[in-house]
Parts: sequence; structure tokens; C-alpha cells
Amino acid sequence: MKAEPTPLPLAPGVVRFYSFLTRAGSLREDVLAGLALPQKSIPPKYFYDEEGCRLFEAICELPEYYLTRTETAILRAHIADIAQFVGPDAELIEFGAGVQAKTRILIQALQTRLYVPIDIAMDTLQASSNELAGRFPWLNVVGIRADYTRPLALPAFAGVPVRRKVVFFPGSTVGNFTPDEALQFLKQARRTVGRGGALLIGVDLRKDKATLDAAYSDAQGVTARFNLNLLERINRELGADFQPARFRHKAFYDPSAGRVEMHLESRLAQFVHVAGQRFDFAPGETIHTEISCKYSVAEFQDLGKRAGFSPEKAWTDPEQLFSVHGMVAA
Ligand code: AVJ
Repeated sequence: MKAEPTPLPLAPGVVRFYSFLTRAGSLREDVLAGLALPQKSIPPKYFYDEEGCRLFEAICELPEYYLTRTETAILRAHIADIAQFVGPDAELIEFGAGVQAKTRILIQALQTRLYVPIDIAMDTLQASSNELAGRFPWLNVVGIRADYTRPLALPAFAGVPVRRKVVFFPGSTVGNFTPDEALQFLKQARRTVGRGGALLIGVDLRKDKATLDAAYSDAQGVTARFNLNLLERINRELGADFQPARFRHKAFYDPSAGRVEMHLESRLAQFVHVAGQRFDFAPGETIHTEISCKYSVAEFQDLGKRAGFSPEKAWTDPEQLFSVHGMVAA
């Protein structure tokens, strides 16, 4: 982290990309470490290779997966209020750059002049940035390739007035953290936006088990393919010999913990090799691949407060499926 970064000059229509990726947290190290744990486990951020991104987009279209369309509907329904909450001349920093429909709604309504998407995947970042820059000719886009789950010092930009920084973190991706991790993450986001900055964050609400179980084990098996693609990715990128057909997708909501857990369950006794190391599986043993935590509005507001935000707004849909919080950094 440099103390006094030189502001980077901007020009509309010129899309810039910077890579802030450090070597730490590579697929290879994380997979080898995760498979050596008593409860084998692989971080969910590794779902999103090209095929994983494609499958996730297919999940977002599923009838059972209400999250994406509900969040989009909330943004549309409350966009005037959201624009008023954010105010003019906001630097819009998005964590993740995958699906842009929601971003478009915001950029259009806020008349955003500076958009800074942060994503771990350069191809996703470039595709999405170029598309948005083409669509909004007044927009300055600076794509940052980085892992937003780690502390991040963003460059300063020259030539565009900025009254406040706003982090946009849609999709309930914050649910991939445990509540403790989410608290640390929010504190970090609080530092990223600075005092008076804002956070617009989508959070899936607690609800009945049947709805959540169905959302994470869809009838068409797309979520199962998304989960199993992780093994195929590891085969492709680390030369491993997983046989995906020997694992089954398992996802369930745990109401007391308020979270969905996703696993890959071994159908039989087997062993696999990853980067020359052998890992054994008992029948029924699982690799834990994801948690997806759900919060009531009050629970998430409380988390925000503990991270140094003052929760000002919480927009929800009529069925109370999903929430979008507007918080200001105290
Ligand atoms: C992108 C992390 C929000 O947890 O709902 C979808 C990923 N996993 N189906 C979620 C996911 C299984 C999704 N997030």
C-alpha cells in the first residue's frame, strides 16, 4: 500500500484495468489446504471459472432461485428513493462484476460518472466493463482485478468530481461469509468508502426451509452442476483426477444457524489425487463448498452498526424474500 498515490487521470470511453491480485490465496494452495481439513472444504470463490459463471447465470434464471429477480425488482421499485439516498456525484464501487442488469439500473438512475468494478476474474471484469462503457458514453470505468475479500487500497482518480464513495455489493454474496467474517468484511468496506461513504448491499432474508431448500437444489439440477463444476475445474487447472459422477450435490437450510450449506458428498469409498497428493473419502463424506447465510433486516442492521455504519434504509419486496440495505459510514 502506497501512502500518497498519484491520482489516475480519467477519460470517458476509456476503460482502464488494473490488477491488484497478490499471489496469496491461489486455487492450488487453498484446495490442498482445504482437502487436508477434517471437514474437507473449498472456498466458494473458486466456483466462478468460465463454466461456473455461465452456470451461475443459469441459476439466476431458475424459477426456484428467487434471489436475483427479487433483488432486481426491489432496485427497480425503489430506484428514486435509492438515488436520493446515494445522492449526486457518487463514485460507484462494485464488489463483483458478474451480472450487470442491476448495475445498469443504478448507473442510469444515479447518472454515475465513475464506476469501479472489482472482480477476481479478468475476463468477467473486461466483458462487463466494456459493455457498460459502451452503453453509457459519459461513464468512466476503472476495472480492478482484485480479491475484494481482502483489504484493498483503491487508487485515487482525477478529473471526476466525487462527493462520496458508495460500495454496491448485490446478490447476497455477503451470505458466503460467516456472520463473524461478514462483520470483518463490513469493517473493511467501511474503510474503503471512508466517513460519510455509503454501502448498498443486497441480503437474502430468513424464510421457510422449503423455499430455501428448493432454491439451492433446483429441479433441473443446474445448482448440482454448478457445485460439481468445482471438481471439474480442479481437474482442469490442477491436473486432479476427481470423477464428478462419484459425488452428489447436497444443499440444505439449517434454520437454527440461519444458513444454507452446500456440500459435495462422496457416493462411495474412493481416493483422488490433486497436485500429486492423495485424498481419501469415506462413503458419505463431504467437501463443504459453500455457506449462504440469511439475515432478518434487524440482524443485518445490527451487524452494520457493529461495523461502524448507520443503517438508514432497508428496502424489501412485498413477499419479504430479499432486502437491500442503505447504510452510511459513521
Ligand atoms: C452468489 C453467493 C449469492 O449463495 O445464493 C447460488 C451462490 N450457490 N446457488 C448464493 C449460489 C448456489 C449465491 N451467491
